Amino acid sequence: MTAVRPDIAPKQAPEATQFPTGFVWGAATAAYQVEGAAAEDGRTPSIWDTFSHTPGKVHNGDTGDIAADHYHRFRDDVALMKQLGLKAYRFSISWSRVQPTGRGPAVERGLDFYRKLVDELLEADIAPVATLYHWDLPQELEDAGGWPQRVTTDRFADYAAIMAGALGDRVATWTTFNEPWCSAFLGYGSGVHAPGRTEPAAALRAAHHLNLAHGRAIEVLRDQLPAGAQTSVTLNLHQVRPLTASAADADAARRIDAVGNRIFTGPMLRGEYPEDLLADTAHLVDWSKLVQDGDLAAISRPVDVLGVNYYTPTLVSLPEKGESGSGNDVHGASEFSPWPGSEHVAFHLAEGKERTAMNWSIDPDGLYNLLMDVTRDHPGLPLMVTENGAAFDDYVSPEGRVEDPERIAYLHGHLDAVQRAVADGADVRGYFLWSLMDNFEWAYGYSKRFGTVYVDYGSQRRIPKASAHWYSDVIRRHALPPAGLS
Ligand code: IFM
Repeated sequence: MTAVRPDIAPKQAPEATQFPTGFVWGAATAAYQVEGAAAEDGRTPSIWDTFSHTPGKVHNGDTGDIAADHYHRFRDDVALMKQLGLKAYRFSISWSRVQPTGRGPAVERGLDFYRKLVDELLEADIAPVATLYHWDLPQELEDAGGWPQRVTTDRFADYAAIMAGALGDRVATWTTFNEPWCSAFLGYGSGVHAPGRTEPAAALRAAHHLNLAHGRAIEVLRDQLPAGAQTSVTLNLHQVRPLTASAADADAARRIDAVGNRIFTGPMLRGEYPEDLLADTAHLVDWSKLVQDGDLAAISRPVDVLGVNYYTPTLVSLPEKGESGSGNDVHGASEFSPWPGSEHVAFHLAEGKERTAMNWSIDPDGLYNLLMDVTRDHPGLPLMVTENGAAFDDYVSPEGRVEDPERIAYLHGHLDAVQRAVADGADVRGYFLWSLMDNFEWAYGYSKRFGTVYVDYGSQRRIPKASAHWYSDVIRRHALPPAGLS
């Protein structure tokens, strides 16, 4: 037998690494960002309706009144998802659509929208992944004090019970909160998000009550959902890096990690608030009064999977006394800080990195490191990337196409980071691209396009961007395409 000489053997493309068996491929949206139909079928205003209708709060005075009109076009949207080969759709429920005052009986017409959406998804073989809260508190509950008030956790537990009752037989994966950090610290700290309050102590109180509401909802869901249903929470964990190797910058990173990450992962996954966070914020809240007996046990009820959202890393330093502590915080410009107790920390943009239209630096290693950090700190915890994606200045070409090579490169880099993390031991169960379609990007209104599907807001026509076709191909292969095809 003649041995094949390696130097003349025909070169074959290396086999692409497959994602793990069962790895879920999805895309995500959120109710206020896409649904529209703001005043239909009994829906009442949420804090985002009020905020967006307040002059000066949202770019260009944009509101979510119509958004991407998903409320009326969900059937076509699901058909498009099927065409693209998506296996899962992560959406959120508008609380004030199903329970308009945030208390009392549910409105059937509101529930019906979600029943129909879920049925349509199941019919298309797309797994529904429901988030109970993506930032849109019913305005009446904010009028009663909002998240800084403990009673709001009672309301949330009731609402969770309504939704488990309505959809528990057909939705297998439930998420309590999306990015509670934003609700607490952008909503009540810097005020760049609804309800636009700028009260550092209230922001910390809100964080605790969001934690508690999460734990109480997990209990309700566990009681009401069939065995086998999955519960989760989604956190926008900050991948914090010190600007230099100095002790001062290390302290800045520790502080932001405490009030950006461990304020949630501590009580949720360890049953305790980190000592350093309590010390950094002791002048603002009396934690011994805020955290009542039984709270930590409630908050730390186990979740089946942790949702992780990642876009860009967070680069920080501790300026010398007298220097400004603000800088380039990716969470938006405000004279008020979203970092109670650590207002003096400065934020930086990484040099030499490409940026998205949000001016966020593109750094896939940040996702790899984040997944590995969580795995190191919480071994064995199943993870799901519940949001990742990028805004670019997309436009429709004269031929009617939307070419978005930057988004394809972004997605390729970040999916490669997921694969590297999986290879190194992270238990990542799936990936949800943010976003399925262009939508209302909060304080930026419609000026930022995160969708893999372009939305022409005038006609509400949907045009899958080149990245949608690329993602579809990734899903079909269950692997990344060879580099040349990106
Ligand atoms: O659009 C948001 C989403 O609602 C929450 N995570 C970040 C996205 C991009 O800013």
